[in-house]
Amino acid sequence: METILVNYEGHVATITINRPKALNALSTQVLTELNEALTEVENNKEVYALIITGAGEKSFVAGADIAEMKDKNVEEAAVYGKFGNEVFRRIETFRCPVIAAVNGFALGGGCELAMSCDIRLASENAVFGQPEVGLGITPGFGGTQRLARTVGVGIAKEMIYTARNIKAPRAAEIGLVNRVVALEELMPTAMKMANGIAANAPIAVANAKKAINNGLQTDIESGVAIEVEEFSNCFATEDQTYGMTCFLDKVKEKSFSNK
Ligand code: DAK
Repeated sequence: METILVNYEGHVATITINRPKALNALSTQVLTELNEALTEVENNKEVYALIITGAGEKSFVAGADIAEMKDKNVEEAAVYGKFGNEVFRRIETFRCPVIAAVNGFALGGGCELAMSCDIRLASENAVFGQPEVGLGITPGFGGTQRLARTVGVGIAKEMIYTARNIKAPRAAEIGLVNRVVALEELMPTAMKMANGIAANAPIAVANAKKAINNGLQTDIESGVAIEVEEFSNCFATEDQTYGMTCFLDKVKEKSFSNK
């Protein structure tokens, strides 16, 4: 892969969008290779948490590739939008938690990529925005859907209609990011959080992710029914017996088997 790097450290994988000359803009090649990288990581059963970040110190992802998009017709735009949405939905439903380590510009498709992740951490220089209407288009990789679900309808509409960018502190204030740290602290913070997640029972974490994500798309009655199902499924795992036995035996150092 030319535009994506994949790295493994313990139970944590890191995918880096590596096209710094174009501020990591999402060309078809980047999206295709990101999709391949997701398949690789998904098939590695030792991975319990995934971090997605951008190469360099300036940009996470500066959006969809404007040069590539400019001359698309309606049908081609639909194919491009559908593929990007499929890749981002894969991230949203990925079998383990995904942390976006946002190390600079997260504009348009970059903001949308970050929003498809479970958790967003940002460096102090991060900038978020949905500038699409200033380019004559709408957000096309889930921005009209996930931004409102993440920060509420009013703020999402303000950001999308005005096309104005916001800086990291404001992103934290509106709940778009969990935490803002110095740039040099971004990857260590993301790794620490990923390792903290990976230390817990992976199937329980995955079931919790499914319950939260699926429950958010439904009414409370259906949501709690989803929760009951994911909760009870945990009792078919070795890790449930092990985790509870460790508690009762006062064992502090646990090592879950992912079974
Ligand atoms: N696409 C292509 N190239 C980009 C790019 C992008 N989004 N962003 C930056 N670049 C390139 C620049 O063209 C420049 O290339 P060279 O001129 O050096 O060859 C290089 O990266 C460095 O950029 P700048 O020289 O502009 O760097 P500055 O520090 O001056 O400015 C910036 C940084 C991030 C403020 C600026 O580059 C910028 O405003 N970039 C564009 C940000 C943007 O508007 N992003 C949103 C893109 S629209 C859909 C599917 C998807 C989407 C919509 C619909 N469907 C099919 C329905 C998604 C749309 C978007 O994401």
